[in-house]
Parts: sequence; structure tokens; C-alpha cells
Amino acid sequence: MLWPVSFCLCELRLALAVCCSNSSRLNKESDVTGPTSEERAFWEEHGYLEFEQALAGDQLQRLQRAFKQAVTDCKPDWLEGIARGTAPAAHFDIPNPFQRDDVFIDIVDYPAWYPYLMDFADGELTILAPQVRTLPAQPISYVGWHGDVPQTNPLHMKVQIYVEDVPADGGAFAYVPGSHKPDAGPCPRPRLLDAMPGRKVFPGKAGDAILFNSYGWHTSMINTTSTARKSIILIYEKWSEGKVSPDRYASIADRLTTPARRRLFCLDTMHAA
Ligand SMILES: O=C(O)CCC(=O)C(=O)O
Ligand SMILES: [Fe+2]
Repeated sequence: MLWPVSFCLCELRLALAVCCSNSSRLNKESDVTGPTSEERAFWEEHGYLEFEQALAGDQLQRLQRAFKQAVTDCKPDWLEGIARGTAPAAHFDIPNPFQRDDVFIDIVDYPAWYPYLMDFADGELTILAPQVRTLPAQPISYVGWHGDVPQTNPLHMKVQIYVEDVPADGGAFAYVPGSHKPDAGPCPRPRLLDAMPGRKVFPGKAGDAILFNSYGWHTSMINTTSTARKSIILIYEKWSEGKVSPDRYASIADRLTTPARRRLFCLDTMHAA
């Protein structure tokens, strides 16, 4: 009999939502089907959601292996770029990650966060870019407090996935909850990152992910450890006409085989003619 099973799942989910209603931390079991009404309300109020251990086990190891391999392959060119003055020293992004390993494609519509992004984008989601990013341990942050886009931009969202553990003093991502709202005003720019009023710092474990509304103010805190921060930032936007050309991801079309993926990567138009 089907309904008692689904009833039980609903009950379980409701219990989880209620017991977690003061927190944004989601667990693996409760995050595969999109936001509950409590989670949606949290997102709207605070502008972020945390996905604890969203990637674990084999999936996490697959991502860690691909990340490590990509860094090994690309680091010599990066160092040469620094020496020539053509690459920044403060952070390092793997070039063309989608072409390097399928795992970087698979995380774009990964079930732990994809249903949330789809929901918040009213079913019209596009991926703008992946950033497979290393932050060397260094005494300054590569970026100050900022919002990424103005409120006039279509809804812009990012998922930051920690590939290795990131302690609070390891260059952790930080966000000012509520700063994504239209009445937030201009982003303050305190000289010291720690001086930002209302900031929330996100230490995390490998496999944790943070979804944030990029209108909101955020930064990477200083990494005072001796270990580089390794994370991936996926950049999404609510679809708008002409934003992503249909050939942007043509080179990986053989791996974008479902209609949903073809729309997400803008190979197909969002609306049928
Ligand atoms: O590296 C970070 O944690 C901050 C990233 C950032 O500013 C962004 O992804 O827009
Ligand atoms: Fe940013």
C-alpha cells in the first residue's frame, strides 16, 4: 500500500523541518526534493541555506580526485602566469573544468541543491559558470565584502561546495544574512573583514555546501592556516533571454543529453516557440 509510506515520509520531513526551523542546516535525507515551506521562508528571510554533507562517500571522493588532478595539471601554467603578471596570485581557478572531468558537470544538477535552485528560479534556471577555486593560504583575503549583482539583475545564486574541510580561519565563506533584500542599502566596506556588522562565517566539512543569493553581501575571510582553501563555486541565474548564448556549452553537448540539462546549459531555449 503506497499512501502510508508517503505519509510516513511526509511526517518525517515535517518533523525534520520543524526541528530545524531555526536553522538553515539541512541534512542529506531531507534535501533531495526541494525546499519545504519552512526552508523557503528561511531562504527568503536570510538569503542563504546550508547543505551539510551534501556530498559524501564515493561522490565526494570522485570530486576530490578530479579537483586534485586538475590542480596538478594546471598549476604550472598558473605559476607561469603569476611570474608573467597575467594571472592573479591570490586565487587560482581551473580553466574549463566542464571539459576536464564529468564530475564538474554532474555537480551542476546535483540532487542535494538542484531542486532548491529550480524552485527559487521558478523552474527557469541556467548555469552561468563553474569556478573550481584554490585560495592559497595568505595573510589577506582575495576579496572584500561585496554583493555580486544589483537588484535589477535577474535572481543570481551561487552554490559554494567545500572540497576539503574549511575551518573558520581557513578562508571560510561569510555572508550577512538579510543583506539580499531590496531595502538593504549599499554594502558597507569595513577595512577589516571582521568588522562587518551582522556577518555569519561558514566553517564547514568537506562535502558541505552553501547556497546564497548573490545580491547579499559576502566575502571570503582571511586564511590564517597554512593550508589552501579548496572549494567550487557554481554560478546560476534565473533564465533571461539572450544571457547565455546557445553555443556557450556546445563543446560538452554530448554530456548534456536530457531535456532538463539542455535547458540548464542553454543548449535549448527555455520556452518552446
Ligand atoms: O571565495 C569566497 O568565499 C567568496 C566568493 C565570492 O565572492 C563569490 O563567489 O561571488
Ligand atoms: Fe562574490
